[in-house]
Amino acid sequence: MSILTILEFPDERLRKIAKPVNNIDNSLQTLIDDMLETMYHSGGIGLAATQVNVHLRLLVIDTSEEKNAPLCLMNPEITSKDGEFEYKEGCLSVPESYEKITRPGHIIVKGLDRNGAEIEIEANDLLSTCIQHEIDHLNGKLFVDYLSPLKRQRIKTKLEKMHRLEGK
Ligand code: QAP
Ligand code: CO
Repeated sequence: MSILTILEFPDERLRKIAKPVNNIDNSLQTLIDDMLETMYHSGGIGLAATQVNVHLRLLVIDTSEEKNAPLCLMNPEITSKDGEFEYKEGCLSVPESYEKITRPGHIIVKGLDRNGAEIEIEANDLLSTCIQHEIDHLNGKLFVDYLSPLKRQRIKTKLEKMHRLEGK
């Protein structure tokens, strides 16, 4: 298993549209395990393949307290959404910035599990928010896109400064 490098805003590769997964082979299983390890290692609750520069429609999530309930979803599609839920979101690709975002609070999503079996998940509140946030990544969208241009620019400037200091 390995820890993967996470792309950070404003990296343009975070804007790529991911392609559907169509073969579930051993290298894909390794990628899923590495994404889970990377998410747990970073203290995250969700990670999309786009964030590790793999442009496939694949995401991993674990919103459990005990960090013992990994969820892998491939080719996700939201089939219904309603209600509203506000949460102070963060993102492993936007370190140290957290902002309140309102999204539908109840969704139904279908997709494939890591073995290619069809699954349907009904999600509320935090899980619903997390699934929508991760699907946004697969479409090249970031939570900062929901903020005002001024707030987004401040975050961009802060991260560019951090990256310069880190020599990235
Ligand atoms: C997306 O985000 C999410 O800035 C997952 O320094 C967030 O796991 C979905 C993290 C909130 C729903 C609600 C962020 C870790 C983790 C940071 C994350 C940081 C360290 C973010
Ligand atoms: Co994110």
